[in-house]
Amino acid sequence: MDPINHMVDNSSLEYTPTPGPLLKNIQSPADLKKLPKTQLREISDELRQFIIDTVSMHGGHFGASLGVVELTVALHYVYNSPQDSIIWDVGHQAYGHKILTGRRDKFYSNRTYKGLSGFPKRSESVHDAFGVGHSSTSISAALGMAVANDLNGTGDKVVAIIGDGAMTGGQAFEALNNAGFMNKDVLVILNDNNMSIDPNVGALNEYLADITSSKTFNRVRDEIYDLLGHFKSAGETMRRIASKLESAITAAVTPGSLFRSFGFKYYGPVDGHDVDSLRKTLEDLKSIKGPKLLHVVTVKGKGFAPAEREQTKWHAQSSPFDKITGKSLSAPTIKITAPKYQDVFGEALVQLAQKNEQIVSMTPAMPSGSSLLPMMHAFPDRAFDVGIAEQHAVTFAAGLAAQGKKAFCAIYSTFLQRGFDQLVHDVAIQQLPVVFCIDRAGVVGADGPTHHGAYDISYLRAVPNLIISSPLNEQDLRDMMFTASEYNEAAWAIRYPRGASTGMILRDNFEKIAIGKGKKIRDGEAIALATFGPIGKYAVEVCKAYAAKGIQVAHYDMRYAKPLDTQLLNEIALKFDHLITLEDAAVVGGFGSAVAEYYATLDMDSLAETLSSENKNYPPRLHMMGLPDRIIEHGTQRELHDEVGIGPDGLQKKIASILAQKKISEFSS
Ligand SMILES: Cc1ncc(C[n+]2csc(CCOP(=O)(O)OP(=O)(O)O)c2C)c(N)n1
Repeated sequence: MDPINHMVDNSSLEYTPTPGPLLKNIQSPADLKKLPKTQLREISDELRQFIIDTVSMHGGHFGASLGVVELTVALHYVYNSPQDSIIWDVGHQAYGHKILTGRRDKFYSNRTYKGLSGFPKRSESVHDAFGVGHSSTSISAALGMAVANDLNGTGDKVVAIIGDGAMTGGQAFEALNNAGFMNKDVLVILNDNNMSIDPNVGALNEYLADITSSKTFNRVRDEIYDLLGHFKSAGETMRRIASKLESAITAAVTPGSLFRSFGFKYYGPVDGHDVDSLRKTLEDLKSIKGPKLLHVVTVKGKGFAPAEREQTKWHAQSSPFDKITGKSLSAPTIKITAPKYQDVFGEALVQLAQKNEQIVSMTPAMPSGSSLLPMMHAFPDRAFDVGIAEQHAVTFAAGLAAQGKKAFCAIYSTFLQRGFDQLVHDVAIQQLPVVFCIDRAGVVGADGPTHHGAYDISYLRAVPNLIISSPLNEQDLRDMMFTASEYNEAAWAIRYPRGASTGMILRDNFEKIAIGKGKKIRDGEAIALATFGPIGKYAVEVCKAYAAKGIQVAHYDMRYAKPLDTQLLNEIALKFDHLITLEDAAVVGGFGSAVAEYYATLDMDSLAETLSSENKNYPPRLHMMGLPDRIIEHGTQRELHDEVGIGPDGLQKKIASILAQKKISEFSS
């Protein structure tokens, strides 16, 4: 059976590296199981090479998948996917799993438009037991499946593989707490590589490091086990005492006492690169009932020296590289590239923090991704990586704000979804002036649906005591951050996308941007465009092209989704029959919706009277352009904008169709 339900045409394999002699015969876990145990090392090596070969040509997540090659092979050798459910937390480490479960020949298309997803995805394969992308969900999902299997009486097994980074997420602990108590048959494999994307942080990380590195600890543990072994050889009473003593001592001094206290049997730490011993351990664990945690120690980037050396850099690669040296193979560019919005944010924050000593900042585990590192280096006691803990990050910011600090919470749009209650309950209701710098707003590209920042405007717009703004360009981003840094009446969300800004020349100083005020970019007669955020660049481009043809399309950069610039909207209402709103966000509840809500209640007659206009009875016909009400898959940002019709072509077509409509109605009237 081909487990792939949809996907790209597989006819062109020219970009597919040649699999090794064993891997070439593996199209499913059943094929893997045909290998003798003695060949598991060889197949692991081939799998690792295949990942290196493919990612070196096409880019993608890298270090995490290399680190779990042996674990992947052992899991598929011992368990029976898809009857048994293998759930990868986050899922960026599941490349080996994809390759062993029928997707080897399509793996070249990983993360490309209409190609394989970079994460496990239920619609892609029956072997992808649970869709992932955000972290710390695997134990909850595994417990749900284990309970269902129990109710259905199937006896199928459930395994969750979770990294030490993902384990810092609160949901993982909620699930451990529940699973240990419910006493269900779940195996949690803690893949401990001491890394998140950046170095893992926090007390749990220290705890795990103690377990895996303390020689004294391990020696004492071995001595205690020896001692208990003697006790066990004695009679029944002695055995009971020994067992009690064992629990007491192990809880106090042996590794895993934390997990034991949650009701899990703890095993480990074991070497995650010894495939034979992993296989044996998993076979043993398969017959042990109840909640179990196997602590596996791995090296992120294992088997590729540059990735082992620089683990953060090699978490993911966006372009081809030499598969021996790791050197980038992208053509050297002489073009001066525009800075990323992230970097503009990072630099502006340091400058603002230099002037305003109340400024503090935090990121939930994305110091590199969000470009918070400059602030963390410049002001180590005022900038914090709080781990994968979005809810905590938001309330932590609220706590700082409650004590008069100006907290800049750098957070991806998609991950702020996790902190929504905290934003309402801890920030907005208490009117605390936290600034949310919402990164990766809009479609993000190759990471796809789990990562698109599609919904933030919709879920934020309903929240009182919150300003929502988005800059047209990097200069405005800096100025919005400055304006927000001096505003203490309410919270403020500034959304900006992943990737390059416009490349404009920036002023050194900061200037305030009037709150709730948009800006006319270009005058026009025929049609008006009201854009929100950097996607307005497409409007700039299209309006220019129309102007060259003698058609003047007006363009307003609205800057604020909340409060709306109603004065500007009134002006637009009196002047134009058609208004197109454009945003890189879900159209349901988004910026365009805000405009629609405003126009729906606008009394045009009295507006015309007030402004002594002889204009009309109706607000303009609204054309809302944004992300449609469906899941948007992965591809480049531009491919996705074009697919949903909000790229320059889509915008141009929309304008053309309105102009054609206008001509017909003018002609017939
Ligand atoms: C809720 C959430 N926050 C942040 C991220 C971004 N992210 C992706 S992978 C990762 C690190 C995960 O570390 P770990 O679980 O230890 O896996 P490793 O990459 O080390 O194998 C982070 C922070 C995410 N996917 N989900």
